[in-house]
Amino acid sequence: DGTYETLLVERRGRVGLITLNRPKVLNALNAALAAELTAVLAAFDRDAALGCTVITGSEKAFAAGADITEMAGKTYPQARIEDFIAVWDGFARLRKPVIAAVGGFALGGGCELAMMCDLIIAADGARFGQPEIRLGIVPGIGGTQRLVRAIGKAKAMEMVLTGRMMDAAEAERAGLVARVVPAADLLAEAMRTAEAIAAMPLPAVLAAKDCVDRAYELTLAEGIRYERQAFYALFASADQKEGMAAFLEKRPPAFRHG
Ligand code: CO8
Repeated sequence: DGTYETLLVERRGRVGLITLNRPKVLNALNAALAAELTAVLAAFDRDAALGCTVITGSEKAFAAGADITEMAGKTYPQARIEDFIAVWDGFARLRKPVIAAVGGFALGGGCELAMMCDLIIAADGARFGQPEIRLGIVPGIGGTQRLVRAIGKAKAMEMVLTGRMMDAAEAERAGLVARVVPAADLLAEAMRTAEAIAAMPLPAVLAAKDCVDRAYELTLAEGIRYERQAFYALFASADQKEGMAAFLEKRPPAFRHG
């Protein structure tokens, strides 16, 4: 998959694995990392051989936020004209699931990156926070919106106003993360989950992610209507025929991901 300045990228079976790799700055998200990460994710999304992606960092840091060195000198007109956050918009167009395997710090843009993923698996040493307020800014890649939806207004408001970090146990109680695992098992557990998803029939996986995401955008009645169309549409997939035939014939299914 080529070499990257800020990432390690590999494929393990049907799972794409992206490791953020700026260890000296705790994987701070600079422009190069944003460009490489969003490009690899988009390529994986279009790749028929892959069904799921895992993004991880190091044991010390998933990502300690936007690169403050790169941002510090920006003026308002520069920020506005460059629109340096727009590079992240491609995330919303990904159709295949992305898992964040978070060890250590997920702060600022790092917490927001984890929340842009479809689910978060955290190591017991993970810490989540939105410390932007201490720098005189606010979260900028969706943190104020996604944190409220993930953990509710009370905790989100406290975190965004004070910059307080949450540990992994609190993050799990609050509903921010799907599961907490021992740090030594983080990547193996995330890969196991990703492999399980990637083994599922791809048309149903795409529809499932799409429908769940709609719950954030639509009214209940519209969301249910959306889900029903997606449900009926899956009867046009070979994998629906295979999945149901295999069940009735009491054998394992052989999905074609189509
Ligand atoms: N940007 C640049 N460099 C960083 C960052 C960062 N976000 N975080 C850490 N580093 C660097 C440190 O400067 C240090 O460099 P050096 O070795 O040259 O001194 C190195 O990484 C190691 O860090 P520390 O020595 O500070 O390590 P500690 O273990 O003492 O502390 C912390 C770890 C608590 C994580 C600490 O590094 C810290 O507070 N980091 C900053 C966290 C932060 O404020 N993040 C929010 C940034 S703003 C943001 O994310 C806005 C998002 C919206 C825009 C999105 C565009 C991508």
